[in-house]
Formats: sequence, structure tokens, C-alpha cells
Amino acid sequence: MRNRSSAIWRMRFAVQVIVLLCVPVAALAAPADGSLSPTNIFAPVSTPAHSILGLSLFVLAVTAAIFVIVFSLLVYCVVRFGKRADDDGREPAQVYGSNQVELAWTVIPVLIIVVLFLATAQVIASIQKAAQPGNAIQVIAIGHQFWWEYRYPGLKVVTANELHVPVSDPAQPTPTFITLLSADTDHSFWVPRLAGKSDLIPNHPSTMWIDPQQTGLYLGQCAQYCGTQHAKMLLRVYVQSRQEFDRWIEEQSRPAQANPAVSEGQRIFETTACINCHAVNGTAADGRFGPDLTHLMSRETIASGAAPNTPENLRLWIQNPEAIKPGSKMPAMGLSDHELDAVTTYLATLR
Ligand code: HEC
Ligand SMILES: [Cu+2]
Repeated sequence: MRNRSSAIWRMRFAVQVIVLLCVPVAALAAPADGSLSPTNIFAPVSTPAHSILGLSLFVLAVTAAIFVIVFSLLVYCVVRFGKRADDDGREPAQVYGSNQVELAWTVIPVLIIVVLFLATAQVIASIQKAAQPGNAIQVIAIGHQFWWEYRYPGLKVVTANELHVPVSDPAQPTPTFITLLSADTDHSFWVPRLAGKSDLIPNHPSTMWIDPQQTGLYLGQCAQYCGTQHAKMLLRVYVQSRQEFDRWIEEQSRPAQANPAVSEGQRIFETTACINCHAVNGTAADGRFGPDLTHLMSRETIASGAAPNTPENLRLWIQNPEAIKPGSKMPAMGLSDHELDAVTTYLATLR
């Protein structure tokens, strides 16, 4: 009698363990409030991200099957062969060596690994060898500590931190091919809903591509530790309709408009070291160490997504970048309150 009740207890314990182990998987698959995280790897909108999700689900299915088989056998053994109340305390028969069993547990895992390897290699190859159509958008992305520079070669557009690309109709794809470069150390471009991670390595250009099929804002994050402010090196990709994108390109390719009302701020900007690091197209400022500011106000955020682009944040940033991004590569320039106001007012005209 005691035997049976202890077996039932063990069985119940095993079931509880299995249920507990399943909770994180269920939580991953379905967020409680039903909303989608902007970086959700389960909601791809671009071909490379779709292939990667398909592969992940395949790997998950294979490993889940292995888990269920191994765990069931384990539970069976615990329940069936555990110590019993009427145990006579003698050592059970010891078995050494079995060619069949050893072959089975060597060959089967090797086969599983080969299948996983081939599936992965196939996805990598299909993404990497995708041909670049003539109408593809070209972007050069340059990783800097701790911000992103984007250049549209041939279009005279240079911007920072907020990448704009056109939506790609699957019937007539207009993918964006991105050449990845680095100005200093390793970074990694990762916008999970659009594509897998691709590293930006100094002196080693690489390419990736996306063909987002839905307009919207897609977020990401530098995925390779690159220094103090790596965590605030955020990625923002704006996928726009073709008309909006063309309009954006047109606006971005214009030089900055001179505005006599803010000439004091412009003068301070141009006589302080700002222009050694920042460019404002159409003026004397042609620094390249920091973000291009020609159309600063067309961006929703500053400092690589670290803060919304409001006049207060701009002023605070120029006064003391450390207040927003400790360890950033922009120094506090020690401007007076009056100079700060004037420079901020000038920057606010750069639309
Ligand atoms: C030594 C080079 C350097 C100097 C000098 C410098 N900056 Fe910067 N600036 C940077 C860098 C680098 C960043 C990017 C910081 C980051 O996001 O990590 C930046 C970011 C900015 C941004 C935010 C741009 C964006 O889109 O995120 C503004 C605005 C700005 N600087 C204004 C100024 C002004 C005004 C001055 C002069 C008072 C100045 N900077 C002087 C290097 C410099
Ligand atoms: Cu980085």
C-alpha cells in the first residue's frame, strides 16, 4: 500500500516539475497583455527575419522533442526504480558496456547535429547569396562609439541614428542593402524584426539586407559590447511608404537654410569646437567625428535614441552630455547659459 502511494506522490511531483519548466516557454510565446514588443523576434516583417524565425522554430521543435523524450525517460526511471520501503538494501546488478546502446547514443545525436547544421547553413547561405536587384536602396552604416552614421551614396544624404528605408512590396521588392563599417571598434547591427545580427568590424566591410514589408518604426540595439555607452547605442529604423521615403531623401539632401534670426547661435557654434566634430551642410561646419547636424530637427531622438529630441534635452545635452549619456564621446563645452540658449535656438532651426 505504502509503495503505491509513494509512487503516486513521485508521479505528481514529476508532473509539477514539467509544468513549471513549461511556464517560461509559454510566457515567451504569448505576452500577458497581448501587445507586441517592438523587438519581438516572433514577429518578423522582413525576409531574413522570417527565415531566421522559421529556423528557430525548427530547432526549438527538435530540442523540445529531445527534451520530452529524455525527461519522460528520466521521470519513468525515478518513479519505477526509486528506493522503496521494502528495499532489501542490496546493490542492483551492474552492467558494463553495450555496443548497441553506445552506438545508439552516439549516432543519433550526431545525426541530429548534422540536420541542425545543414538547416542553419542553408538559411545563412540563402540570406547571404541573395542577389542585389538594380532598384535596391544602398546605405552605408558606420558604427561609432556610441552612435550610428548612415550615408546614402549617390544621394548626398548623411544622417545619424535614425535610418529611413522604403517599404518593400513582395511582388516588386525594393530591398535595402546595408554596407557595415566601423569607425573604431566592433559593433553589431540588430533589429530583430528585420534581420539577424551583423557585426560592424573595423577595416572589414560586410553587408546585410532587409526588405521590410510593413511600414512602421522598428527598434534594435547595438548587439556587440563596444564600450561604456554600448547600452545606449539604440537602433531606430523607419520604414516608410515609397512617397514618404522619397520626400525624406529630398529634404535630407538639401543644405541647411541660413537664418539671420539665429546668427548669434550659429556664430557661437562655429567658433566653439563644435564644428571640429559636427557637420552642417552649407556652412563652415564639416566635422565628421560626431553626428551630422544638418537636419537635426528631423530626428525624433538625440544621442542614438537615448533621449527624445526636445529643446530641453538638446540644451541639457550641449551643457553636459554626461547627464544623458555618461561616457559619451562628446565633451561638455563649458558654455554660459546665454551661449547655451543661443546655440540651442540655432540648432532648433536645422530642420
Ligand atoms: C570632440 C567632438 C565633439 C565636440 C567638440 C562636440 N560634439 Fe556634439 N557630439 C559628439 C559626439 C561623438 C556625439 C554623439 C554622442 C553619442 O550619441 O554617443 C555628439 C552628439 C551631439 C548632438 C546630438 C546629435 C544627435 O543626433 O544625436 C548634438 C545636438 C551635438 N552633439 C551638439 C554639439 C554642440 C552644439 C557642440 C559645441 C558646443 C558639440 N556638439 C561639440 C562629438 C562632439
Ligand atoms: Cu556599439
